[in-house]
Amino acid sequence: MIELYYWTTPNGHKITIFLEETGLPYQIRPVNIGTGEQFKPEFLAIAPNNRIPAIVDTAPADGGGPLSLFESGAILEYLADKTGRFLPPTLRGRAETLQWLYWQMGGLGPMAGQNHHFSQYAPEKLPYAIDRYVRETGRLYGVLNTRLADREYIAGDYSIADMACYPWIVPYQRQQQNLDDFPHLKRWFEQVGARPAVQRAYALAEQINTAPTVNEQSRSVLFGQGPATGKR
Ligand SMILES: N[C@@H](CCC(=O)N[C@@H](CS)C(=O)NCC(=O)O)C(=O)O
Repeated sequence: MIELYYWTTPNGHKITIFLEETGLPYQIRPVNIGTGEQFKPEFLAIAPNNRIPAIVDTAPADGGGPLSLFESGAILEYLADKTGRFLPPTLRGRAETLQWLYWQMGGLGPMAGQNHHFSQYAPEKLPYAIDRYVRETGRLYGVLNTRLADREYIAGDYSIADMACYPWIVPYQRQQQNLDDFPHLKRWFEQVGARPAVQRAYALAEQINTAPTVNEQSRSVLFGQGPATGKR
C-alpha cells in the first residue's frame, strides 16, 4: 500500500497520475498546504522540506519496514522501479527518461512556479520579475515543443517524464502562454490529457479540494516562510 501525502497542486497531480496509471493500491492523506498542515510534526517526519507530495510505502520490495520519501521526482522514479512501469529498463532509455524528468524538476517546475508567484500572488506587481519568469516559462515550452516535434512522447514511450511535465502545462493560461504558439506541445498536451488515468487523477483532486489554495488567509502561511519554518 502506498500512503500518499497529497494536495491538489501540480506536484501532487504527478503522483496521482502515476498511481492511477498503474493501479498500485494507494490511500490519500490530504495535507492542506493553505492551512499549514505541512508543518505538522508527523508530516515533517516524512517530508522535512514541508512540501507535498510525500509517500510511505508500507510494503517495500526489500521486505523491510515502511519506507518514506519526499520530492516528486524521487517518488516517480521509486514507484517506476517498484512497478517496472513507465521507466525503460535499458541503460539508454532510463538515462533519457531521467534526463527529462530532472529537466522538469530543475527547470519547468521551479520557473513556472515563480511565474505563478509573481504574476498571480505577489502583493506588488513587479514587471521585471513577471517578465523574467513568463519569458523563461516560454523558453522552456519552446524546448519541449522542439523535443516533441518528431516523437509522440517526451522520452520514448509514455513515461514518468510525461507525468512530471503534464501538470505544469495544465495552468498554461495562468503562466501567460498560448499553446497555439507551440503546436507539438499542444498535440502532446491534448493526447496526455485524454488518458483515462489522467482524467481520474484530476477528478479525484476535485473531490478533495475545490477552493483555491492561495487566498488571503493562506498567503502568510505559504509566503511568510523563513529559516525558522518547520523547526522541530
Ligand atoms: N521539488 C518539490 C516541490 C514540492 C512543492 O513545491 N510543493 C508545494 C505544492 S506544489 C508545497 O507543498 N508547498 C507548501 C509550502 O509552500 O509550504 C517536489 O517536486 O516535490
